[in-house]
Amino acid sequence: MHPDRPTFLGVEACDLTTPLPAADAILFGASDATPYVVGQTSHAAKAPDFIRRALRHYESDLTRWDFDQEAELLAPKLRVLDGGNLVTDPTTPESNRDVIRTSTQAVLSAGAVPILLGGDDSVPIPFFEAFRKSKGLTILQIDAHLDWRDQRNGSGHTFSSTMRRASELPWVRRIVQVGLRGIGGSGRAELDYAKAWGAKIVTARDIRLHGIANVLKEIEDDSECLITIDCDGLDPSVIPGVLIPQPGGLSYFDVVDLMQGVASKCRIVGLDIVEFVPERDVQNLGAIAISRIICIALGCIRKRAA
Ligand SMILES: [Mn+2]
Repeated sequence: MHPDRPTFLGVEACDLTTPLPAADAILFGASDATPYVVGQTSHAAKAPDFIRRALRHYESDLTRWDFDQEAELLAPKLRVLDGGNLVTDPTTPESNRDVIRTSTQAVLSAGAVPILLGGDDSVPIPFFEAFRKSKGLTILQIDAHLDWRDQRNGSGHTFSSTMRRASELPWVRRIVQVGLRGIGGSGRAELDYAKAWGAKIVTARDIRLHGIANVLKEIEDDSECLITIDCDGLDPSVIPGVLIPQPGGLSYFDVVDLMQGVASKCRIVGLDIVEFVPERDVQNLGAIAISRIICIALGCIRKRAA
């Protein structure tokens, strides 16, 4: 770990391989987990560092007023640390999953909320696995796609199988998927399977017609909620840098309202943001939007901790 490496909003750096100090939230990155083709680095590998640096101009004063939080940009008493990027390698998917799982567990053991920056949508699979001590996890996913394929290219751990693997974890009690639209990556069989499991599917059109309140009623009061965001769930005008842009996605304020609504009724216990492709971003728009969503999440964590 380099002592002078950039951190999110310039917060204190920490080393995830050593005992962790007390913190409210710890952010870290993982460029690769399980690639479609072993050895091929992820299209989203560079995302963590771009996201980290997007708000660097505000680092000098974290008490600036944030109108979206109706509070300071970063609450003075909130302890946020940045653990840097995990050492991952596209040729070793199993050890990538291992380091993501154990690092997340280390953050949880320190009593902090883990905020994980991918990488592609295979990164959340070991992230979900780390929550085995949860008394019953609700996973709220924002994504254009269903991600319920059992296998793809001979692996069950790629970005096509994220929610399928989540559904198999005994501690995952509820799955709410938001923002689905356009041409899916799977067929009717996967959709029927997800619905039969009990996953609540809220399409992007449902949001447009019935608003965010309709999603919030699917989240149980006082539950533990993990939010997993695939950047293609948002509209490409908000985050242009994704692999396959599809029109009609969630707005920035849809996500803000969703997150703040969730935080008002239950506890956000984890957040991951994946599938950002910085090479395809436009004027840093996507990196800034993602960073702002992380700020909103930190504000929600603060309110719950207070
Ligand atoms: Mn996805």
